[in-house]
Amino acid sequence: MAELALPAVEQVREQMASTGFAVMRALLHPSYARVLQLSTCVLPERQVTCGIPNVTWAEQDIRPGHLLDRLLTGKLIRQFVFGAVSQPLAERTQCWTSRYVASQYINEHRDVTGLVQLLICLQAPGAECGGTLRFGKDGELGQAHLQPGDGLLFYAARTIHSTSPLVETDVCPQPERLVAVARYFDPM
Ligand SMILES: O=C(O)CCC(=O)C(=O)O
Ligand SMILES: [Fe+2]
Repeated sequence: MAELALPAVEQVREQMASTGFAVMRALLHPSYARVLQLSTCVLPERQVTCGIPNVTWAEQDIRPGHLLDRLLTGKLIRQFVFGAVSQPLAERTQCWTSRYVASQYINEHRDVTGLVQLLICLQAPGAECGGTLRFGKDGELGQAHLQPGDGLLFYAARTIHSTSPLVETDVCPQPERLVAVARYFDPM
């Protein structure tokens, strides 16, 4: 897919082996991230939580055939993920989006299933508005502020992760953050 600028797989493999996550800047051109963001506008949303009742945000399922599904389950990305984790992947893939608005975030957690996840940022305010990913408890393993088009490969079921709350600023009174996530499984 011409829109994808995948980094050298060896670098990502090394990162995955050492820290369990790898940030891939400008995986997509920001203008294509915007196209993908717009393609999610029609998808139904539901409010979700991750163990803390009043910490909520919105999720959308990405169904087979959707532009994002074709990207995230396409051969190019699957081969890349396979190369980066040095493990075969099942055919089955689960894709969704997460959307956060002012004051929303995801609390510290490990995902309950899946081998590895690829997250692509489709919309995000500047770092001063929050929405920064944190790895480990209190971010002790590292942090990453993703901008539209940036990608992240990570072992979401192994590594504790969270995001910082989105905050309103004068420049950005209505911060919004949207990420698309693909969860790849072991072929068991
Ligand atoms: O919104 C985020 O960046 C975190 C999403 C997440 O926890 C996940 O993909 O497992
Ligand atoms: Fe997660």
